[in-house]
Amino acid sequence: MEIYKQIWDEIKKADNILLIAHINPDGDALGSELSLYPILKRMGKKVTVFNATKPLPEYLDFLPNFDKVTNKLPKKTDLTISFDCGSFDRLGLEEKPSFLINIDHHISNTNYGDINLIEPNHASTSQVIYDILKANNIDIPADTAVCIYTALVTDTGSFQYESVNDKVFECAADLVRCGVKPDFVSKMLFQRDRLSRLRLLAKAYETIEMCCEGKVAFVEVTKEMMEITGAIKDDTDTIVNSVRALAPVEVACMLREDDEGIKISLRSKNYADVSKIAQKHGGGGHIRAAGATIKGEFDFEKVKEMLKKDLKEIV
Ligand SMILES: [Mn+2]
Repeated sequence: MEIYKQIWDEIKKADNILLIAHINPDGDALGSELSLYPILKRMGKKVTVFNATKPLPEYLDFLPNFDKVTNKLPKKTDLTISFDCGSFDRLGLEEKPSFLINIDHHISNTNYGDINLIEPNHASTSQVIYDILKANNIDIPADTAVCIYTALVTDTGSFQYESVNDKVFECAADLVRCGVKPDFVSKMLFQRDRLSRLRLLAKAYETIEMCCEGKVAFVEVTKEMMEITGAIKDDTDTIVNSVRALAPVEVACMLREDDEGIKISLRSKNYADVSKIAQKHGGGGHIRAAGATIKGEFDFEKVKEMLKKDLKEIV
């Protein structure tokens, strides 16, 4: 496709390249922004991998060149490429870059770049990068392959989501040929759990409340639970997913108390569009995964009652 070639032409022209992704990066954001680093270095470019968030999530520290990610912007940039970021404000940049390529797979992307490559049917932004490399006959070194593969694993819930199709597996298979060891990535992602996280899960699971004939489940995380267990914010990431895994549940909702108010994370299984509910409360996301913050509200029961009314409509 023309745009895949056009993007590579811009990369070839530029000397100083800035790779960025959204704040509070997940596996796809960080994997994507790190994936081009070895290739661009090999081409002789000056490359900065930027993320506004510090510290970065520890569970991704095995990604090649993780230690190259900086929260300081370089003096000179000819080309900025953003990854996995639906809107400009989530990049954590103060000024618009001189030339920006926006590569993403969120259908809600606001096309804030000078070139925008948005592929909503791709399972991860890293899969879009893979296609760009293939379209331009670029060899994929192992360091790049690990980043693309990790992003694919994390954004598909280990190849479980509706976004997973033949192309995803073909991409994964090719990345293994390029040097990825799937068991290494799995061990790094899923076999380095923290005791504080398990202790937090135990406390949070005590609060599970089912309603709407079991189709909706709520789970709560209070500041007190975090303090007692020594858990960090990253430790709360997957709680809502495991609550969704309950047999009758269509929508799982986690309520987490923080300084601003109550953060809600919504996950659905088969049919409910939770992005609508998140949007109603000033947040956003995908159909199956979305979130919002109810600012200035610290009453769990009140928020639950409000959400129950919304959720009744969609389950
Ligand atoms: Mn993504």
